[in-house]
Amino acid sequence: MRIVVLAGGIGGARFLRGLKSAAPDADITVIGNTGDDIHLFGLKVCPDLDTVMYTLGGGINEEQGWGRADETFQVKGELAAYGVGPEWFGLGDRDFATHIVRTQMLGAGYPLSAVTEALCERWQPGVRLLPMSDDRIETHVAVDVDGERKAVHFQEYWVKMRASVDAQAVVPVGAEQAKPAPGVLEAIGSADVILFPPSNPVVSVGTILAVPGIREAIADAGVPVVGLSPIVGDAPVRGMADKVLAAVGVESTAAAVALHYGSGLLDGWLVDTVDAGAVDEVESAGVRCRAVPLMMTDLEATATMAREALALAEEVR
Ligand code: GDP
Ligand code: FO1
Ligand code: CA
Repeated sequence: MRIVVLAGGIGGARFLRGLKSAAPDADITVIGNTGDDIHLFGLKVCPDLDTVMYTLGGGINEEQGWGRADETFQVKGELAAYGVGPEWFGLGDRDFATHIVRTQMLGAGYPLSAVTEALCERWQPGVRLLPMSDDRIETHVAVDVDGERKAVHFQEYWVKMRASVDAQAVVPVGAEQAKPAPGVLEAIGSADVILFPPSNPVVSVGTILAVPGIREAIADAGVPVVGLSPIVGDAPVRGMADKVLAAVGVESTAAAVALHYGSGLLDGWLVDTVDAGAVDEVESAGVRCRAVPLMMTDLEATATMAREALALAEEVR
């Protein structure tokens, strides 16, 4: 079975671990979000691609959900000693090696998709990890600070500001001029099922869908598209997805996210049992909906979620 998954970082990566366990013989292609990418200290950092690669490759800092396990911060400290910022983005020594290799390969002319494939040679994530595009796309967030509107890089909004102010707009800068990376449209076109994991609907899945051609390819794929709600009990399970959902006028409910994706994209939607009241609303929008436990508390719970998603896909096929 060929499965295509649109993934952001922490939520998507953890779901993928369960999916691999639930469908060990499946051929899984991950279309990864690159809108979070940031250039720091002359290096290109790809947080969501790295979180998927490290999580599935066994190198992730588990409680953080990003960065490497057993990390040290000598280089970070030396940079600070030189007064070279920013200090608010915690790059560890082991993580720096990934960004150095990536930047070196990009500098030699390799596209991001080839670089990602090379990095995965080491990590063996057990999935094909494709960036959504080889072209530069960076999510920026419009905020009002001291009475003036300004755009900040997503990471500055998310990490430095902790999303403490309202997002007035979320813009994937460069998306209009971008193309899907090699293999992305082919993977979608030959998929047996397409999954939207419990990733951030705006700055993860939404950013991937903003790459011209990807949304259309999924809508026209003619195979089941099933999503799992990242919103449980009217709130994100972790992080500040509610802030960016508000920016695009979507309330933080499991039903609202399903309707945001729409029946043009989604065939099925899983909500948590606490949101069973949302099932009718989602079904009336033309999306088959089922309430099942959606907390990724451990591998088995996540694998069960993945099995439920695959079962719903067969139900709507
Ligand atoms: P990020 O790029 O690191 O923010 O990761 P993603 O975009 O892939 O996923 C973030 C989303 O995962 C957040 O909006 C969370 O609500 C969601 N999430 C995290 N843990 C869980 C969980 O156990 N269950 C569900 N349903 N969603 C989760
Ligand atoms: N998230 C933080 O909240 N604080 C950090 O200092 C931080 C550093 C960091 C370094 C490398 C990397 O790949 C990810 C990192 N993240 C950090 C997570 C990053 O902001 C993710 O993009 C968000 O979790 C949303 O996807
Ligand atoms: Ca992300």
